[in-house]
Amino acid sequence: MKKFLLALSSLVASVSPAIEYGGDAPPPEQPLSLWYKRPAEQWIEALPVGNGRLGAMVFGGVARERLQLNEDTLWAGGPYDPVSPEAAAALPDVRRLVFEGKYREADQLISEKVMARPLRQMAYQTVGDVHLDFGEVGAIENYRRELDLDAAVARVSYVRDGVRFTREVFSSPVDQVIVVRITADQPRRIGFTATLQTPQRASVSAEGGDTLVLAGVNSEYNGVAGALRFEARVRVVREGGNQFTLGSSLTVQGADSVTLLVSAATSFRRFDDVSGDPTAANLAVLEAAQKKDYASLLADHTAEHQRLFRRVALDLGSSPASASPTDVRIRNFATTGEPDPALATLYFQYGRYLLISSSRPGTQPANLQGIWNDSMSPPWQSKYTININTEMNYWPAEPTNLAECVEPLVRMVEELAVTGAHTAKTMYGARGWVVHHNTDLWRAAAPIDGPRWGMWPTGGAWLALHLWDHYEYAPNPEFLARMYPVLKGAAEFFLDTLVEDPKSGYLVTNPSTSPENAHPFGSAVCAGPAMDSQILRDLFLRVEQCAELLGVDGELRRQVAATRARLAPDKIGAQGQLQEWLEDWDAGAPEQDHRHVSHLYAFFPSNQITLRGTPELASGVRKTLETRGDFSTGWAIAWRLNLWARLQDGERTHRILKALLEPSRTYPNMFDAHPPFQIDGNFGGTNAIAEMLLQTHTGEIELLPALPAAWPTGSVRGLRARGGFEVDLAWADGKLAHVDVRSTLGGEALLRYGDKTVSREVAPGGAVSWDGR
Ligand code: FUC
Repeated sequence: MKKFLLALSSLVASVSPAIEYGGDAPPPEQPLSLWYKRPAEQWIEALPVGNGRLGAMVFGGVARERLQLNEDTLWAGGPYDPVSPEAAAALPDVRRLVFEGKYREADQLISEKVMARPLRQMAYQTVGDVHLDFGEVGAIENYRRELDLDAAVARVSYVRDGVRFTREVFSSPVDQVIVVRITADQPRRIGFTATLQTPQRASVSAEGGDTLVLAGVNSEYNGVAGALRFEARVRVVREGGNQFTLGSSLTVQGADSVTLLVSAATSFRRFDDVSGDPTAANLAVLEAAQKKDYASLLADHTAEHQRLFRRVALDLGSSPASASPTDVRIRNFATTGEPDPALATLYFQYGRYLLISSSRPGTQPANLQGIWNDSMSPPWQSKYTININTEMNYWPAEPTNLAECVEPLVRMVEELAVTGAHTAKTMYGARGWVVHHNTDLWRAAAPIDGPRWGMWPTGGAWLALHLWDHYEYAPNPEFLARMYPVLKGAAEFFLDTLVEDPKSGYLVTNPSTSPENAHPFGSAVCAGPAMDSQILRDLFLRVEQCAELLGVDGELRRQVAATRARLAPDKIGAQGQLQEWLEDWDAGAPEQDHRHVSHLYAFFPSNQITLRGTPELASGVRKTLETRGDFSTGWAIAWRLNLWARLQDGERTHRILKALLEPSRTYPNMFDAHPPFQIDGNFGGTNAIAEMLLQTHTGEIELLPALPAAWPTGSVRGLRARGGFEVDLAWADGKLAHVDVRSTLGGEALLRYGDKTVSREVAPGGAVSWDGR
């Protein structure tokens, strides 16, 4: 009998039965939901859940549910040292060639001697899939699939033969398991067969009658052997009916309801320690989770999610278009002319949801795909590209009130200060630490991919500045003391390696690149690109400020100040543009519409160039943006959005936002399309929406600086401003109606609305209000 049923269910699954859908389901009650009338067929339609570490993509199939699983430490390879032993000896020649203008030769020499070995870093990879075969066929009514952003739960529901079936899936940060709850509104109606599949080197077995186990070893990559053991477990907890295992499958029959607990772990402990015990970790979390009933698993999960998620409420207005399924809204947003301001609200809150779900204290930072990746060889290995992408991931964290989510980034920077110190010493003979344009789980820091991409020494410095941002939003002495050695080490590397440009006398990086953009002389390799001087101006300033606040390192303070004064200043070139390189090469660069806008770093995210402070340089930024064009790939559009928001052009910004939300850049599940999926565009877009409503980079709290006509009336609660403030805003007919500013530390709040400014003293823990008049 058992065998027969099993054979039947797999037969049913393999012929993928025709399912007819009827009777439209209404939109979900929770307006902050993504929802659809059909199951996902492709991965970019499936819905992501995550607790920062454990992720799943939920497909919501009727005959067969697929949960594609990730664990954020399952990467290829193991601890490795990629520094080329020939790099240090070659670098003096490279520098000389660059200063002689022999860029192609320099490029060639870097390729041969300086690049990392192996040339590429390790890949982030999938754990595999849980499949649940329900054997459903025939007519299905009222199908709906949704992702409730407020509860952080994915739901599937449908009616068959008068029975309503419901599935709920979430990844709990409290209990460290993915929970799948399957219910029906009539008893004894639930039956399915669960299996596990993986492209990894692993085997699947059944254990103890209620558990499936997937156990394996991670893969070798580019000559670096796999050093991790990993394991995933699916445990079935059932009310009513019965269950049995057969081979490596587990079948449930005639149950009233079922809870599946899914856990996964690897032996990763740190970038240099792989001695963990994934089996012990899984058994411990499963045992603890099994002691709780479903209601308390759900309640604890939701409470922890909402603690972060509910800090910000946004209302940009609504319209009839908001009632359509999410994929339909995305198709219509840019094309039909029908207003749907609530789609921007959903995109904003989805960005916050994705950050909460992919980066929590104790987890790995969000990588190029957050934590969601179904492949063994994902694009750019789904790692950490730090010449824009990882930084962009964290742009919304502070302003949209998710400061806790930055903890994994802080820890990664501290770890890079360790591996990057080895790179600094062995490649450059320098103190401090350096990371080039990428890193991975193993915190590799050497230049990779090729000179055009990898030969850029300023990635670690940019990342380290996020520690200062974290401090600036919530100044506190403990964090100041914690970040100082990291920032100091980043600066020391450049004190040791900056060289004098023979023509101009400025201190410059050499070799370097203006990330990924080729100049007119057959390479991207150069000395002193504008972005490097800009990042180093910020870095040296922050080191000086930290040391001063801490009352330490007087000599170093003087040294960084003196070095800072010798960096090349930003310049306006012949076209009126902000110059990308030391010399005015911009007009001759082969890709005039290149996606990177690295030299605009000074305007966003930095504040070295501002509209009122340095208007000439700001007009150079505008000119560069006009030349580069508004339309590019996902993250590149998101950067342009933030820059146009800082230029305080609400209409232009909104036009570019529409382009970001087009189906070519936003998939049906609202993942950003690079293409394929890359999460940075989601995060950059989220931050741009915040920048349209509030800017705090000049020392003022500027209200509604780039409000478009498409959002005439609305409100936002809980955005953060630098200096320890929180801001609630309301506007009507395109004008500020009311603002409340709260302060944790107390202090002076300088408020600006258009040309009007006021200064208000706020008591610690107190608040002030203004109506903009
Ligand atoms: C940078 C970009 C690419 C891509 C990659 C992950 O190299 O230039 O567009 O986003 O990172």
